[in-house]
Formats: sequence, C-alpha cells, structure tokens
Amino acid sequence: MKSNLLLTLALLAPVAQAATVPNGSFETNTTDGGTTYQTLYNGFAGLPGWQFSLDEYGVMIGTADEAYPYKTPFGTWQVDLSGANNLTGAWIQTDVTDLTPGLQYRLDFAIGVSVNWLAPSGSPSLKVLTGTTETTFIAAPTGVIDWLNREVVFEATAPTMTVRFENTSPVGTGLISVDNVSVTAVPEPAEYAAVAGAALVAFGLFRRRNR
Ligand SMILES: [Ca+2]
Repeated sequence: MKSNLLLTLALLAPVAQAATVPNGSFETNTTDGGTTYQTLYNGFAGLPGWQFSLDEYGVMIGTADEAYPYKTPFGTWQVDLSGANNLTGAWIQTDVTDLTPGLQYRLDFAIGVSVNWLAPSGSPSLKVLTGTTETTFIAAPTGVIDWLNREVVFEATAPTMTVRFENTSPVGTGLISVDNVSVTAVPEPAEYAAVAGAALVAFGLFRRRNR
C-alpha cells in the first residue's frame, strides 16, 4: 500500500513540468540587416529554436512595419510561410522538449490569413506535424487579416518531439502566417496538482494510521 502511494507520487511528480517550445512567438531574433522582414532559409541561425525548409523563397518573417497591413497581435514578429513569392510547400519546425512520454499534450498556435491573398483555386491550408502525425487545417479568411486560434492534441512518444508547420496552400495563395506557438499538458497542471495534493493527504493519513 505504502509503496503504491510512493509510486503514485513519483509518477505524478514530473507531470507538473510544462513542455517547452523555444521562441514560440518568434520574438527573439536577429536579421541579416533588414528591420521589417527576414527571408528564412535552411541554415539561417537568426531565429533561435527553429529550423526551415530548403526553399529560401518560401518563408519569411513579417513585422509591424508601418506600411504592412498584415500585423500580428502576438508581439511584433510572425512567420509567413508563403514568403515573398507566394509559393507553397515551405515549412518551419522546432523541437518541443520536457515532454513526458505517454501523456497527452495540446499544441496551440494561431494561423494568420487574409482575403486579399486568396488564390482562385482555394483557401490557405496548413499541415501540422506532431511527431509523425499529420493534421491539416483549411483556413477561410473573412478580413484583411484574421488570426485563427487552432490546436492539436497529441500523445508524447518521446521527451523531445519535432513539431512542423507546412504551407500546403494552392500555389498563388499568399499570407499564411503562424504565431504564438505553445504546448501544454492535458489536463492542465493545476488538475495534476490537485490530484497530487489528494495523494499527499492520503499518504499522510496512511502514515498516521500506521504509526
Ligand atoms: Ca509573435
């Protein structure tokens, strides 16, 4: 009985740790010289925590440039996966760390899209990979820029897992941005704290009774 309680506490202990997405809002960065945007390319080291597709034209960072109407509400910087030439297929990815294998997590992010950039062939589309699991989001914009909060729930299969965002829009569709990326345990840490608290109380009662 006692060992079961100790085991329960030991299992609960690491759950309270939050998963880590490095630089999930892209606010920590250095550019190659520009102050309003940065073309991203494979090997670019100015956006810590993130890696990029080989297509150097496919990805760029938009900013709160005065003349740029497609601003992010999440700080100053966003990543526009359509890049400067409205191509498709570009991706960014990061390694999410501090995961506990076997537990459920929720990946939260925002997609930025605009009616000003709709290709005749369809709406912006974003493929999200959590490990090897693919989820595709079709984002139908209604305004100059809409920011749509989306989520993917996934089970951790390793302490570190790669999360990738890939532009799967029809060619010619511009502006499909990603911002505000985070990962949290499901259920929330507060719920685990309540469970752990109850286990501690039970353990205390057990000890008292067996003295
Ligand atoms: Ca941001």
